Amino acid sequence: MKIIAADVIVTSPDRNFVTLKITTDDGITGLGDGTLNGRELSVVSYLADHVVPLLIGRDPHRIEDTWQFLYRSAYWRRGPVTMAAIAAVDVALWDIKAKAAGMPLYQLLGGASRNGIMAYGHASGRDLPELFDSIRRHLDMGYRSIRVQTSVPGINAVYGVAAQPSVDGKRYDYEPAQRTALPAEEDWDTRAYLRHLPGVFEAVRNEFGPELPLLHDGHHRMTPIQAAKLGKALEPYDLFWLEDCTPAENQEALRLVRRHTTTPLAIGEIFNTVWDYQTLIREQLIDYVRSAVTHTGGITAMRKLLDYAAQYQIKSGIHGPTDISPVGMAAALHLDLAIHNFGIQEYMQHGAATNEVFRSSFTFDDGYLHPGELPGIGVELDEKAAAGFPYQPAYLPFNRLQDGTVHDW
Ligand code: EZ4
Ligand code: CO
Repeated sequence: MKIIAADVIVTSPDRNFVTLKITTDDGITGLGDGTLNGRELSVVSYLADHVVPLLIGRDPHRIEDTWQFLYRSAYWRRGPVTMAAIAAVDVALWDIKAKAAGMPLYQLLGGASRNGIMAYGHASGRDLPELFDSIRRHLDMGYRSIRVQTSVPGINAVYGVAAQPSVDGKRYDYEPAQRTALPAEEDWDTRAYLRHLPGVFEAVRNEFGPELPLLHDGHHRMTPIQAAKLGKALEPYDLFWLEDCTPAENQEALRLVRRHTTTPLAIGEIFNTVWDYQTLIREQLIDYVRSAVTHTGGITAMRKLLDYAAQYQIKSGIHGPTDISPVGMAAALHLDLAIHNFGIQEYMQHGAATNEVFRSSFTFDDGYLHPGELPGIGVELDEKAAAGFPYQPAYLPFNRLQDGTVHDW
């Protein structure tokens, strides 16, 4: 079999998505997701200008060889643009191989290790009544694990709170990136956040009881000692995890957090290779790997990363916000079903326009996702529908402290 075409398709139904479609001389097509929120066109260029010409004529079955070739032949290694482009190729090739085999991808990865994939959704509120309503709504939607984000007195616009006004009038939790010419400015005050959050979790536990798995995303804003303090303060509320408690380029910083708290830690949604995790995994400084299949080199690289993590009793918590396309989501679900060290899967639901462009076979029922039984990854792209939604510039917001200093978002 030979690759005869590789097309990069950009579409913006509810937000921008970058999809690679690889076609073989047998007429089989495969899809891969290369969406990098706020930097989509960089991946488009990397793919179209530098990767597609290398794919034509290659044997699509040689997935490992193609991965190693794209990673090593560029000379320049790692980085989110490169690794998203490699991921798009890798997932498209796995889709082709599984279609050629007539099996859903999870079968080629070793078959199902579980019946379904526990998913968590994003509840949020500006105050407790609004937050409780949002949690109840998510329970009604079928979620059995809930991420809790809240406004903080003294902070106007904070990450992850759906009901706060956004510049483009869209619900903020569906898409923090806004279709504005410049990134929207938000504000931040870590001390105010640290004072407020434990009381919110106490109230949520009192209202919803001890069993409901609760998660929280710190979104890279604390120093290690602040993260340690928060982890300790949240221990009575038994979190499933505390995510991105501190920016983690400095992996050693997690030693300090870990010494002080037994709150489980999840890190990695902005990471793109196993090397970003080397110290975190080897020293067991985290409990969950947050990488996206879309941003970490695809199925081939994620499988190796998660197998490495498994030796240290570290589990998966694959990134699944709306800026992972249904193609990237489906790829994650096949991996989730097959690996032994599955933890939980993030699942924010895409809007109607996105589901019109991407037709997916995966299901969500009573807290559990399943990738379905179609050959391949189980996603079709309607290219005519996609063409009706041209690219629109959009940026993620950024943060300033009260004195005007730029802070991590
Ligand atoms: O901010 O996907 O845990 N989920 C998250 C996401 C990220 C966005 C960035 O593109 O932190 O909401
Ligand atoms: Co996050």
